[in-house]
Amino acid sequence: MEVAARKKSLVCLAADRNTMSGLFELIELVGPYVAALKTHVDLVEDWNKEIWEEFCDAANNADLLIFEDRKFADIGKISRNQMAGIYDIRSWADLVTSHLISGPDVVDGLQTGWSDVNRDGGVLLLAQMSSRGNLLTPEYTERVVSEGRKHAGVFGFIGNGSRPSEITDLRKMVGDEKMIWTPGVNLQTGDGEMGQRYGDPRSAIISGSDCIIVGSGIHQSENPIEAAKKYASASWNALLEREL
Ligand code: 5BU
Repeated sequence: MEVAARKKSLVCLAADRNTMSGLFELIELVGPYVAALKTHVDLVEDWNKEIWEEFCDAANNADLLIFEDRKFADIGKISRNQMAGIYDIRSWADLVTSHLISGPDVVDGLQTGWSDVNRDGGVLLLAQMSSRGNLLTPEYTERVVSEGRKHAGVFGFIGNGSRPSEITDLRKMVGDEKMIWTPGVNLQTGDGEMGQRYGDPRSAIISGSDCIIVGSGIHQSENPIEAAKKYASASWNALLEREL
């Protein structure tokens, strides 16, 4: 929230580019207008450890938390080991996403992964999703929230940015102590590619989101800088509107 206030932006950039040069270019262009950076490390075709370290340094220099959207879902022991492995997510990610489908120990596994390298991090649990036909029912959402609220290692929840009413419901369940971050947000609302759905940035924040996760709305725009500025001001103004 400190970074968000400094940059006047509640935008997390979903940096879904599949080359390192594309990723570096994105940070350089829009770093000043976004508050966090979401990655899918396994999308990158020319990934190697050294260049990824440079990329994480560039993100840190741009004052960005790094959030690996890994959507962990295994038993605790395996999740802990999946934080290591070739990508060594535990060493550079500040936040990761996880399902709670396997039970609460997945969160302990992820937290142990960070402590194995003397780092701290936060887990965002998938309480809802933005894609059509997903199987996260309202009852499931409630179970995830009631488990997640109790857990110090859970930083917050993923909500469905495409449906403001679902965000309102989620905020009621979550209360004020944990965050809600929402993908499925675009200034052009409606159906996206392959089952993605989009809602409007202002509506997401007004309904209780703390951070809008925006991918193609920025990185596929003809002018990513102008697009990032638009999402930043829509989110920040909505926060001011909501809190007044
Ligand atoms: P888009 O280009 O703004 O549609 O990208 C959305 C990003 O958010 C993409 O990286 C997805 O993996 C991510 N996402 C999502 O779209 N919906 C979800 O429910 C979750 C993550 Br969880």
